Amino acid sequence: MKTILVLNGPNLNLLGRRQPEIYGHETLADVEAACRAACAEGFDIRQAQSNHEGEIVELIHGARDTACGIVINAGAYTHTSVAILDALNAFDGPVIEVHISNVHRREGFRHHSYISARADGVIAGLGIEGYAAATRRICTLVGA
Ligand code: DHK
Repeated sequence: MKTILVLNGPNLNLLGRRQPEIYGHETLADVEAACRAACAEGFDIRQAQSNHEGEIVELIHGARDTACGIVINAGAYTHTSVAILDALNAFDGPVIEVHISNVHRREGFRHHSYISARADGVIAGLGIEGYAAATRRICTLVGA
């Protein structure tokens, strides 16, 4: 069984309760279920969430030996974290960057992403469906 790491950053533990007009009413449990349903045969997901930059770096390091790909929504660290970019650069498999909201329709500081320099694909504005699409794409890229 190949494992895809679905990694969520700060404040996403509040998904479903935090600014639902922007992020929707679904929760991280719904994200996990959607990603699991999107997996091709032979793949499974492991979901993780942290509000701490260093812990996200450690989770990516751990994925080097345990995951075939990473779906990442780094939350606000998307726009600030060279450390997370460097950690992703040390990961060999495909990386898909997800944003629930359309960050390009929001404040200017959300328009730049450090992670996009590493990501094999970027999804924004599809709500939690973006995570499922990202999971499917990783299954395609990794193959049987
Ligand atoms: C989530 C966040 O927490 C924000 O900091 C990003 C992203 C956008 C999202 O759309 O999923 O700017």
